[in-house]
Amino acid sequence: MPVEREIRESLEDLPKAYEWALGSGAVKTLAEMMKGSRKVYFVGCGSSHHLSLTASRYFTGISGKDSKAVPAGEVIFATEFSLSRGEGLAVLMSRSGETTETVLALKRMKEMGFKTIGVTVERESTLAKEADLPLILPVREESIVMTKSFGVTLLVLQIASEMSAGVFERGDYEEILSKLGDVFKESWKEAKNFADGDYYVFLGIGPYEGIAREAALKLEEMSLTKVEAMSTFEYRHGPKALVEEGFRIVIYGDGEEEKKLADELEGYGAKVLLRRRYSSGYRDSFVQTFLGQMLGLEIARRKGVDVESPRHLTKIVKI
Ligand code: F1P
Repeated sequence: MPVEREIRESLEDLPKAYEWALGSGAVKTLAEMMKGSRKVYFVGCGSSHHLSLTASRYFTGISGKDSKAVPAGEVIFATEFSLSRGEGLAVLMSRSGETTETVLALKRMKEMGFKTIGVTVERESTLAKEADLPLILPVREESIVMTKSFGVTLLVLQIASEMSAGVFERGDYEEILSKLGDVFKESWKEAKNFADGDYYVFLGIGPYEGIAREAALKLEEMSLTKVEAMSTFEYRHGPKALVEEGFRIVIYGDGEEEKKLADELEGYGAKVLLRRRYSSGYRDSFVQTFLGQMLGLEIARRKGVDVESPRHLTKIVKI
């Protein structure tokens, strides 16, 4: 089963990617380019858009600089409504490097004068060949649904963001990586206990919003489940009207405010999981990706859905 195998391979691939990132010339160049830019755009589709959202929030939090995550479809079909004119850095992400919208966004942004970075796992892809700087990640993934390469890409972008701001420290990462096996086991256990819902909601703020949205996408793609995801405290402003028995709500983060919201939602009949943190700040974002992937797999198993070939989906969306 490639999907399950690939989720498990995160345990080896994340530490490898960490060591690789520290010695990579391309990661250093990306950090330099980020340092020299006033604004950074992160662009992608699907899981790569959720990566963009997390990376953009993380970069802003670390550097204090402006950044924005824009779906590639917005860049090409609503250009002037999504980009300020002319200047800045564009980090375009695509596992395959061939998603049509992302390749067209690269072309459009180059024409507009942006410096471009193509972040992908495919060295021979159009994105890698046509971006000003290719960043080829040390990970292979066969499955249609993106799992371990999401965590690997995020880890590398977190490190580059910290290098750009001169605040990178090995200690925090090495601590999280030393606990990887425990984080993994804990996430599996939570996924197994939480896979009995009728309806799922994922909530996160800051960099965790992208993690929440990606978890929702995993459930859609892997288990054909209808889900919702949003910025945590937005859930109070309307959506909570739907909550009843059978709701399973994951909130990434376990601070006082998250606890208050969890109590309120439990009062309406939902089961709520407050996903605990493994670091201060949002440095643990790259391992918070496990739960959604495992929950997708677990729900699919119970429903008898084949995660290897999700209906209507292909590995690369070409239009
Ligand atoms: C983007 C993507 C995937 C999704 C699906 C279609 O691919 O939207 O996130 O799971 O398989 O493609 P990419 O641009 O990262 O290759």
